[in-house]
Amino acid sequence: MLLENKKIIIFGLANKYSIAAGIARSMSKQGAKLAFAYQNERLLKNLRPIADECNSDILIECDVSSDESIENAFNNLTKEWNTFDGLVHSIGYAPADQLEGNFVDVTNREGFKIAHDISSYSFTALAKAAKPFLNENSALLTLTYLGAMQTMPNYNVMGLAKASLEANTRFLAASLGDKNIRVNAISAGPIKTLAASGVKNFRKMLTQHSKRAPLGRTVTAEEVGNAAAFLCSDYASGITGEITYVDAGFNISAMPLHEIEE
Ligand code: NAD
Ligand code: 0WE
Repeated sequence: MLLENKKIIIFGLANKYSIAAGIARSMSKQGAKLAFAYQNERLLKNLRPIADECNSDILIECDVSSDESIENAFNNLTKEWNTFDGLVHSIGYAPADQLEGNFVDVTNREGFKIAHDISSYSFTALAKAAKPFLNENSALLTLTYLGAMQTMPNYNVMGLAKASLEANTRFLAASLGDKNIRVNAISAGPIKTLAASGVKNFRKMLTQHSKRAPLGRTVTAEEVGNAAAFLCSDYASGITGEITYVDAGFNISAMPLHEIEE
């Protein structure tokens, strides 16, 4: 098993559709011992069944917008685990009004600040808080999206925040390399999760994705989870600071074959 004897904490599991749930299932299958951090009490009822499935009873509250909440979370975690081997950051947020309409018209200072704080800075903050407790050969992982690299309708300021998160991944990798801690990101294709469910025309985006992607389909949270398990395992010991695309090849395709075939 890829993750035998690895203790990993997962941030960002809101419900069974979360990418974090796919990651938890795959990591658990590969022998990892898991802990979960949830944003607030309301999410506990959704988290419990999945934590049970993964034989985890370490459930910790953490709102990443608060330094105090992050500090408390790691105090609570280290009551259970003296040290650990991995951290998954599967968190992103911008105010809803930032994600609909023309970028330059809808983006404002407060929306920009919140998007970057919750979606990028929080990864630095968690790495900083985790650092004293991370074993050698640990791995950190975050989730990003193609909107960091290319424009598309409505993703707007989240694209800027994801660009920051990807640079964050590289700077953390450089910063933590001397402790032999690796830091990577997965750029996932669109998946119908809670964060996606509020997005206008999301189903049309899934259809467009399937049409252009070389594999002719979208990806599942389980497929993202399998790549996550690999990247956090010692099989990926030579990989750090990388953005790995798990998107059925969408990002490498400018035009699908079937568009020009008679
Ligand atoms: P999700 O809604 O299931 O997960 C988002 C999580 O962020 C939730 O668990 C929520 O509680 C957490 N969160 C938001 N604000 C927080 C805060 N202040 N403190 C703590 N937690 C907070 O949706 P998801 O699609 O699984 O998103 C997970 C990650 O994957 C995000 O970074 C998202 O940008 C990224 N991603 C999603 C897709 C997609 O199409 N669904 C594609 C690529 C990347
Ligand atoms: O990163 C994301 C989700 C980002 C997200 C979604 C919401 C909806 C509800 C961040 N904040 C919020 N805030 C809310 O209030 N994805 C990659 C999924 C996603 O979101 C999009 C997409 C895709 C893909 C938004 C517009 C266009 C495409």
